[in-house]
Amino acid sequence: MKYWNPEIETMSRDALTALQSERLQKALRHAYENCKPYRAKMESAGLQPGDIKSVEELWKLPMTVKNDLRDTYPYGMFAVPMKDVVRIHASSGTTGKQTVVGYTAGDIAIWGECMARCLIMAGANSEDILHVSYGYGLFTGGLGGHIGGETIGAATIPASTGNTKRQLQMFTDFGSTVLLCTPSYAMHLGDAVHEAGIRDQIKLRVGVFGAEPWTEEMRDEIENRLGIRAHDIYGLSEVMGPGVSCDCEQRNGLHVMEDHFLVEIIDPATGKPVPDGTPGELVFTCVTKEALPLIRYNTRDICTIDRSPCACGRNLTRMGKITGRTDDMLIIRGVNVFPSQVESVLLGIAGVAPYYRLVVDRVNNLDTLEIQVEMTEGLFSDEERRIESLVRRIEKEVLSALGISAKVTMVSHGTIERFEGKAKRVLDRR
Ligand code: DLL
Repeated sequence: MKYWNPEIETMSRDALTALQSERLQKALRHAYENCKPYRAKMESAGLQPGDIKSVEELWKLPMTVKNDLRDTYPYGMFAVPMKDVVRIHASSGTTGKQTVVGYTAGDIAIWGECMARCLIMAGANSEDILHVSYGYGLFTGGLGGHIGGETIGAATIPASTGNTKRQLQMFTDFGSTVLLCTPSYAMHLGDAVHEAGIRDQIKLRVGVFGAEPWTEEMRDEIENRLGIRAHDIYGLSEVMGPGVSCDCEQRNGLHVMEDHFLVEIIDPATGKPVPDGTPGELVFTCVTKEALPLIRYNTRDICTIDRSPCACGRNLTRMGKITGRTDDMLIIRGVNVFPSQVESVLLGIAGVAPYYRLVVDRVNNLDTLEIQVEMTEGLFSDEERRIESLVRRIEKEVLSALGISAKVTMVSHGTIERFEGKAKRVLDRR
């Protein structure tokens, strides 16, 4: 099966725009009538729902940010009575209050539809044994992956995260063919498969990884370790969870499920839309959501968009790989640094394992960046000269790619923390 929903996925731009505009008007009316914070926002902008007739006028609407959801914690932005809410999730929220999100039965059905499109896009099908190693719980990864697997008719294994030894046993005993987890856990599982010497006993062929930024270099590393084809899936709890977009066989950007989520890119400094192809903050408007309407929600994720048709036959707009979040951007001695830039440099160098940590500090009023990198297993610590030259090479390449100097420390294999969910690779001590 090439497409889950060919009618939508290959719809002409004109037809899609008409559908989006019609749904947008309905979504605005729903938010205005049933959600006080949206009514207040629109009134203070001097807008009535009927003033916006098409997607071209989206920019006129006020933006929504994470704090709007936090300030109304837990249910203040829900637009349906609790009797119609059938599911609750919450964002991981490392800082501040969690963001609580709700779903009606209709919202869950759309989630299943979007996830099914993504899995088919990534090459999964009803004959697959789909192993979900995203966490099950308030995090949307586990249950989001699960509903997608069941919707396409795959044999779905709710493995959840952790207990790596047992995951490997399931790979071999249950014959898992599709793996869903974070890229950092996929990397860790790949190493564990290698260490256990069971690579020839596993049947994995496709990976659908997301929930955190990862580079093309990381994609290559994971594919080599597990012998699979790895796809990138994107989403966020506020919008729905995983399944907002995913990359197809072309792997040239992630197709956004635009019949449900309108996508814009804005300049973080001015809040104004930027031309297609220019990086900026990703903003979504959900046009079909019932329980938690979301209008012009600023994700703070940074990427570009490309509206040209794709060689896969889909007309759905593609977003580029997320390079970072505006709130994850490190400013080191005045220079903007995204951890993904460091990852790209490191993984392009032989002898470096895909495990690293960035330690940022301030010494005598000066910012310092230390990059702790694991050596590959083959590189023994007694080969001092080789390690020294590797350190110099990384320092030189980081300087040329980032424009700032960093101290590189090589650490032995297995010393940097492994992650089963989203990785935490930055320690900012400032
Ligand atoms: O991470 C939903 C998800 C689960 C997506 C499983 C994909 C797979 P949250 O916990 O709300 O939801 O975190 C959302 O994670 O704003 C991005 O910063 C980041 N993120 C998600 N997918 C990707 C990706 C889930 N493919 C936040 N690439 C988002 C880069 C991603 N970052």
